[in-house]
Amino acid sequence: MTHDPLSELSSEELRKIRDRIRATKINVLLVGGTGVGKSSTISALFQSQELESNATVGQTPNPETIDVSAHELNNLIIWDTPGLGDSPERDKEHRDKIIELLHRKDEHGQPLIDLVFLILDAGNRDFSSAFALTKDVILPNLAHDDRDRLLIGLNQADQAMKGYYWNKEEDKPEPKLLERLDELHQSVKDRIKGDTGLEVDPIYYSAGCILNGEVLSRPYNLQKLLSFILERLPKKKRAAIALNINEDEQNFQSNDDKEDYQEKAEESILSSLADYIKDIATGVGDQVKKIITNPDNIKWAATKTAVIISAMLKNRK
Ligand SMILES: Nc1nc2c(ncn2[C@@H]2O[C@H](COP(=O)(O)OP(=O)(O)O)[C@@H](O)[C@H]2O)c(=O)[nH]1
Ligand SMILES: [Mg+2]
Repeated sequence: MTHDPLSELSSEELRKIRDRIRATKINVLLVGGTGVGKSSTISALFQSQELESNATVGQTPNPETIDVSAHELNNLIIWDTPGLGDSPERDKEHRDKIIELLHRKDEHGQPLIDLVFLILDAGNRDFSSAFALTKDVILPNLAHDDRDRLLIGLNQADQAMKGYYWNKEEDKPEPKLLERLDELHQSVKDRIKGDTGLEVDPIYYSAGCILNGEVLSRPYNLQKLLSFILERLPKKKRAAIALNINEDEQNFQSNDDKEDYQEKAEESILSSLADYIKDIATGVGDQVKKIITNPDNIKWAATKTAVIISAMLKNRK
């Protein structure tokens, strides 16, 4: 750490920044059939002991309708589609609910849904229902400018060849499995492009598998997934989602290393945090602004804005 940019702010300014970040809600719409690993993905990325204890499950007001439930983890709201693909009747209800959510606005008149995360099971060869959903439901109901808010994930990368060629010691695919995953990535990309004209960059990853407390396989490419998610969120939401990142660093260790995903994520969080600081800290002079925007300080941002800010506040008390 070259210099602590927050050290020049008053406790009151820090508190304001923290409170604004906490008050910023992020809404994620999860789409994917039963068993693709939607819940596992959210737990691996975000859930921690603390989050679990204050997690609440929102009930839909009308019990007749399907439960596209909103799970709140602090300021992160997850809209799930449980039971998608289970029956044609329920699927119709899910489609209607997805469309309604995609048109909903937040209190600032902005689209409520910040990110649509479509999850596929890399071990399953048939993605036709997901492709149809993308073409007929998701994209037609996303404003053109918001199309880059769609993220397609291929989960269960470890199972893409029935568990073969998965290196359990290193939590990484062997070259043959990697080749298969790259093929899958390309074929999903080509298919979406062919169907809709949209250029997407799907990501393969593994949320990992825990059965009765026993870790059967550890996550893969989660740091990459986090950096993809951050990239697709509106800038102000990036520091806000950082409050929810799982504190179990092991989850984020194994990645394809095509890029430095940790650095990417940190850069993204730091520049988002800098926006809050610029907005709020009236006393912040050019000196501090320069420090905040200096790339040498990117490492300083670490991954956890929340930790930094609450630690700063504690020190001041
Ligand atoms: N091997 C492996 N199993 C996974 C992975 N992700 C999820 N699972 C397992 O798949 C099953 C369904 O996952 P779940 O998160 O409940 O799926 P959901 O219905 O989409 O919410 C569970 O038994 C998970 O442990 C993964 O990346 N690898
Ligand atoms: Mg689930």
